[in-house]
Amino acid sequence: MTETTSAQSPADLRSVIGGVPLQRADRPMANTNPSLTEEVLAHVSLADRGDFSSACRTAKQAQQEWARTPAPIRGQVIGNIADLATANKEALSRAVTRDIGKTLTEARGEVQEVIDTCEFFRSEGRRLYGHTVPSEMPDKQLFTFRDPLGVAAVITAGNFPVAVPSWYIVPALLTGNTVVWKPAEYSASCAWVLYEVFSRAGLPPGVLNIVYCEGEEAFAGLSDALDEGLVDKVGFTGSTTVGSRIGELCGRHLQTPCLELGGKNPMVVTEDADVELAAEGALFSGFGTAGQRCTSLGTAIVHESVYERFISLLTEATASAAVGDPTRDVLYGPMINERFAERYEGFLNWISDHHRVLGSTATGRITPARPREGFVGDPESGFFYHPVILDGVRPSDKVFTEETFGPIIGVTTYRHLEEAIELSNLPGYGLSSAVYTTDPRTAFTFRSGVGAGMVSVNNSTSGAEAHMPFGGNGRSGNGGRLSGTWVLDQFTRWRSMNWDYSGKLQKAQMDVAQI
Ligand code: UN1
Repeated sequence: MTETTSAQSPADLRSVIGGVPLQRADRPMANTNPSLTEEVLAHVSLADRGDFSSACRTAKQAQQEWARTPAPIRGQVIGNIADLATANKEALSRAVTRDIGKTLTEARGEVQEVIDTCEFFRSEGRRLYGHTVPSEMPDKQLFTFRDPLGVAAVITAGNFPVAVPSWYIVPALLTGNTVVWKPAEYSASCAWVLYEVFSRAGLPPGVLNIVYCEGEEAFAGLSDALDEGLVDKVGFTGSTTVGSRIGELCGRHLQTPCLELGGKNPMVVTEDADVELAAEGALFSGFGTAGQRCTSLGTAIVHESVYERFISLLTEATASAAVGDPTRDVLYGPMINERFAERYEGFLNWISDHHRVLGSTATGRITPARPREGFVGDPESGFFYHPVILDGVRPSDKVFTEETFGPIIGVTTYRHLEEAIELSNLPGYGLSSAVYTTDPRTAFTFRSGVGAGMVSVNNSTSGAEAHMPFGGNGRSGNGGRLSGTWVLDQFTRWRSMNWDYSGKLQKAQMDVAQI
């Protein structure tokens, strides 16, 4: 297993199509560590649009044979992946931390999600049930079967560089599809470690292909591949802007992609809430992963009667939260890379005079000139940012409606539950949400009123379990759900069959006996 540690010289990473590494190396890109920005983890040879579509062609050629492999045997391969991921959990976790700066604790949790996903699907090959259905005619039997779609193009983001890809790749393979995976190029190193786990599990060549390329090249290659009928399903996790472009492209080919996009996830703290628990939940949901989860907390919508207490608890907890070197015991590490840092800085410009910044001395990057007490490590070695609690956000503020992907929590107040639900839905995203309450009626009223695909009661907006349906509505996605058995509908289509053994032509709707 490749280990891209600072002790080794940087790896040379290439796309692998049909089991063969792409030899051309004309577009090198350095893959660096965001908490030790001088450290080059790998040199990545970027592929182009032609490579992407050629990977789709290879995957197409391998698909029928893979689909003919009995599903329980495909499940065994998934089981091998589970075992290999378990055996290499620490190496994978460290690769994630080095590559994107996620804390080691969170990285281990993320790798556990890969393992959990494989564990769930290892036996699912024995349960890819169809139905036997009664016919309206005698001596005739109806059946349904789940069939694979063909080739799945999976394009994933770098904030969950191993768990989210596994949510697509594992069920796609299990159900008899072949895969072209384009990981985010900036998380190339840990993507490689995951790819190695997959490739050692017994997948035939061409069944899983990895293509390192930039987004626009992948988009162009995908478009070509769709034109040529080489892709049957697109799975995409990333921004709402790119997601809608992919949606348009797939729509032109009468395909429905599985889109997991951004979020502006609300947390409602009611008058009967355990406010201490809510403040703890807000700290983790808002600042965990430096706010770079699609399920990160956006705005805390707090009942006016508990507002002061919530603010003071959250401010206190934030002030004492450790930030810094992600290999140490900290709440969060750096931004994923310079691009994420710059984009986040742009969002900070939205903070206006009517906002009160709480719990922090500064809002931008942590530097010796703008220090943070208790910072762990060397602030100048990475893209570290102050946690920000922004009081008094209003629905008309951009920071209320737009995803920031940084360590920032907006806070606002409400009086009536209907108002809290309305504020929760206002940004038009609909991924995750949380309500803190001790009243079951409030919990269920919130559940039915909120537009999010996922609702937590007295828990974080982030941290979905690996076997529950994951996905959003509105600006967060097109309603597709990953994980658990729900994802099977993303990678299979139903085929119906009828078998008439009456020996005569029985005409449906015409020959049915009237009682
Ligand atoms: C994402 O940020 O793209 O719920 C996915 C969570 C994770 C998944 C987040 N298990 O926080």
